[in-house]
Amino acid sequence: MAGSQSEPKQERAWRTRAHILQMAAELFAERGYATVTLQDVAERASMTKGAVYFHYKNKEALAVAVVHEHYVRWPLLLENVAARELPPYETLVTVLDRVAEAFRDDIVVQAGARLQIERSLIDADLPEPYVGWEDYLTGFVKEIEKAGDLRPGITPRGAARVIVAAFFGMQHISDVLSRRADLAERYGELRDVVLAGLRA
Ligand code: LUB
Repeated sequence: MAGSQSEPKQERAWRTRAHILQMAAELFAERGYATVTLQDVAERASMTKGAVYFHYKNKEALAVAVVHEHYVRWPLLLENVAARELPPYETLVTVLDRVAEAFRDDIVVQAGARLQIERSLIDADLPEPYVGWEDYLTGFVKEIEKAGDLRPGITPRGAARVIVAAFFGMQHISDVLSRRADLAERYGELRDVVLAGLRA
């Protein structure tokens, strides 16, 4: 990773750190946590192992960084959708459309999701998974309820837990069976059954 000599030192360090993280995310998403070594990351990043160690002291630190980087995506995604000021149900569907795209296209999201599934193998403190999304989606379903558009007998929290479970399970099955080639099709089925099923 040659940086231009004029680039401030800390910017070059930041760019190198981001490059290592992206290469590690590719490897974690492809092979899982256990088999990836820092040597693998160094080779994928076209760097020496020492250069990787300078930024990440061990594999656990790299995994923690990838998981945290993937969680950073969500508030940005939610802000972008909220700015469109859509009706409540359309907001929920649009958020999940964007999440499905992220799972299809964003290797850091794919790696973060896989590392959280394999969290018991990682000797480090990782955020509790899924609960953040249950809270996000509960808020959106409460807005649907306020608009009188939620099917009677469904609670916002219950709906949010079902959506997160269905979505996360769906993306995992798509990954295992087709490397997410059928993710768009499977997400369409989730929209038609689970999301449409919420409406009064
Ligand atoms: C979200 C991941 C990947 C769930 O909430 C979480 O923990 C998440 C990793 O655990 O995406 C998105 C429904």
